[in-house]
Amino acid sequence: MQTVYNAEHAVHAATHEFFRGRLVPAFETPARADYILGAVQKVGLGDVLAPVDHGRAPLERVHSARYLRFIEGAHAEWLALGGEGEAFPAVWPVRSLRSDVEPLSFAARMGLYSMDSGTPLTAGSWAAAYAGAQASLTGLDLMLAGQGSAYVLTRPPGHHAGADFFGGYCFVNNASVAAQAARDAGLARVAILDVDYHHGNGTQAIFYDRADVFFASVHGDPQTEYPFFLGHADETGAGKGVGFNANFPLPAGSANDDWFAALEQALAKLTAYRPELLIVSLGVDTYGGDPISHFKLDEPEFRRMGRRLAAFGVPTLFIQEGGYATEAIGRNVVAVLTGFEGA
Ligand code: OKP
Ligand code: ZN
Repeated sequence: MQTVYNAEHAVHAATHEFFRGRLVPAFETPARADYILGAVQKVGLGDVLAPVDHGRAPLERVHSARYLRFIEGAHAEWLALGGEGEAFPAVWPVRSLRSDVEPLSFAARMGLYSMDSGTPLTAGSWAAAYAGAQASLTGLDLMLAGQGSAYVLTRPPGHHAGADFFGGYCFVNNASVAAQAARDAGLARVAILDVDYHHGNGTQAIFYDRADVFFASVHGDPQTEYPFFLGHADETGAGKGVGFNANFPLPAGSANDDWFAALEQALAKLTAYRPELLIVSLGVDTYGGDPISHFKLDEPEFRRMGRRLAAFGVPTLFIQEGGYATEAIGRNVVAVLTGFEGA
């Protein structure tokens, strides 16, 4: 399996994030990708390719142009106002406040275009996220050229980012950009399977009223787990998209058997859909040792996940999402990918 590696990831390097009222060391670090790259090379997974630049247009198929412009310039605006280090939002247009008017104030726009205060916006956020989308588009090119699988090694992750907001460490929704580009390349039905511990609220929202991209997710129950405000089982799509969204929330602390039972249910939905391409939002924060998540998967289960996805029998593009047990992340990702390859 070939890997498309976003080397630009390293320019997005947050030192801190807000957590329980204080600044703590950031969980989403450059070292994550470094460990994965090391593991991919050590196991000899396959060629490691650089992204090809496809420009901004494929990102604008998913995100609003004004949101992307904001992200591109946000850190410079923050510095110009006397901000130091990483930028954080502090005010949001919640219910009864207007989000249709774009305010002039930078602080107000930070809130308009975000969903949480846990996502440090750094000087390199835009460059890293832009390059990550390019890596995803390059991975899609491999699939369109006939590869049975490919892996996009990138960070920051993407699945929490919506059409016009960042959050959950995400700025550009890589899986959505790839899925939309696949549709634009002529594929009729694309499925996104999100196995990250956290529900992919951004991806779900982007395709919620559409039948041409099916979103299925197995994740921690939003009653107690981030992103809290989306990811329930009764979210099945809207309008033309009714029946093309499927969530399988599991309680924090769930046993591995329950996780694989939920995966079977998700795959049953996707089997009925008959996708031409499967995009896997591959978070490995389902690992038992993850510092911010509460499932119990380990290396044998990640290998089993890979085998099971191979048995699904559809060309599969893996795109990296979460996983915060930094020293184990390479081993866990490679277990999925080699499990898939060996199947
Ligand atoms: C991103 B991805 C922990 C607070 C949790 C949000 C988690 C985002 C996870 N300090 N902050 O889905 O792996
Ligand atoms: Zn996650």
